[in-house]
Amino acid sequence: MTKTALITGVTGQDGAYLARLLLSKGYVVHGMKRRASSFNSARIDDIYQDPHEAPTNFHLHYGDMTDSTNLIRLVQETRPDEIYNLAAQSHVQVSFETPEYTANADALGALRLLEALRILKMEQDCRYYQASTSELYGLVQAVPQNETTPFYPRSPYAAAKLYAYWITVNYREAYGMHASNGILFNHESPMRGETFVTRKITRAVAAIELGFQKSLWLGNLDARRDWGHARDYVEGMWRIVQHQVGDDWVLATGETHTVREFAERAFAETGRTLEWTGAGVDETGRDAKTGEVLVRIDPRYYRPTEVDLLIGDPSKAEEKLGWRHTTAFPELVREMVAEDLKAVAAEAGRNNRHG
Ligand code: NDP
Ligand code: GDR
Repeated sequence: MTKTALITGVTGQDGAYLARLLLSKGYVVHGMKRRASSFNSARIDDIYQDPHEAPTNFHLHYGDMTDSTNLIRLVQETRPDEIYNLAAQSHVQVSFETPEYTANADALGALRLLEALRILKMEQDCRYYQASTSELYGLVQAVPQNETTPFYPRSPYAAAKLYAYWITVNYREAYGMHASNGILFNHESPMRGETFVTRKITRAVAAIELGFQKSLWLGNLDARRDWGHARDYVEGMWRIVQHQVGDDWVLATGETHTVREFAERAFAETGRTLEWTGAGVDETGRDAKTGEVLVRIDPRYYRPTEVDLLIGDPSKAEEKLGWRHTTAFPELVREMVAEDLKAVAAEAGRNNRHG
């Protein structure tokens, strides 16, 4: 039987990978996107087909996580077998500037969707996936972090996601819903938003290589993250939803690297070796051959409270779901730099054509 899925946040990095995965499995996919004054669907344009032109399994609907009536109607009209709640104000630093909005979209948004299922009496018929995050661990309590490690959120984003995590657990326990949390560690790709540190670095490496930018401004170089590839992680989301019962799952690689190391590897992809001199805000990363300053520090990118160390233990998902990450850290960096070299060159070509 054909399954129907509803993906909130379909225009984001994970939504775009997940939509492709579910379509390849024969699902009918409904994606919720926000109205914006300019096009915000670049990541899914190639899989979207105008239904006037040909029959399609991929449908887009306007919606917003802050609008309960809209969410109820969307669930009512699409009658999904599975909901993947990926929509969120997902930038940690931005959440310090927009804490109330972040709580509304990320915390109450999850509640609104779960309530929509109850209001429509679909709580037994529809499985629910909540995009939870390793940011929940925040201030280090123990490593590697697994499903039993205590949480200690360090940002308005993480605090909002903490509510979404627990309301998902509560609806599972209170109403017997198949509702799951994927506690996903950082995952990246060439489709990663440009203001997250990995993509910011790989775009800058490409722009510097092609002569459009001189240097890259970063914040905390010593933060450590467990970085995987988004393609692997959406496969994990799907496996979580297919499991017999709803549960909470860590998806991670089990390796950790500093932002500094990410930058070193990314520049190495274009044949540059970074040499670090100075300390704190005066630290710079220079090209070892030419002495050119490639990386500088701007304290604007420091966070009021930082998450210093993330390293996940995915053994539960490996054992019970048969999930494993397949892209290693060096390959991830290589793919992102290679794609950004193409993307930056293509953008420059377009700008030249338009004068
Ligand atoms: P993105 O920021 O790339 O995508 C977020 C999506 O949510 C976009 O489609 C965005 O729309 C949409 N969105 C934001 N606010 C609203 C709103 N109020 N109403 C409706 N839609 C909204 O995030 P990712 O794809 O990287 O992450 C997906 C989810 O997983 C997020 O919830 C994130 O917090 C979580 N997560 C991500 C991890 C990662 O490493 N990527 C790790 C752990 C959790 P628009 O395109 O219009 O901005
Ligand atoms: P994160 O991702 O906060 O882990 O959240 P991000 O890439 O923004 O930051 C990672 C680390 O890099 C440091 N950093 C910088 N970060 C940004 N954005 N820009 C900089 O210039 C910079 N310089 C150093 C940060 O301080 C941080 O320590 C991501 C999001 O996708 C969340 O939605 C998700 O829940 C978590 O990953 C898991």
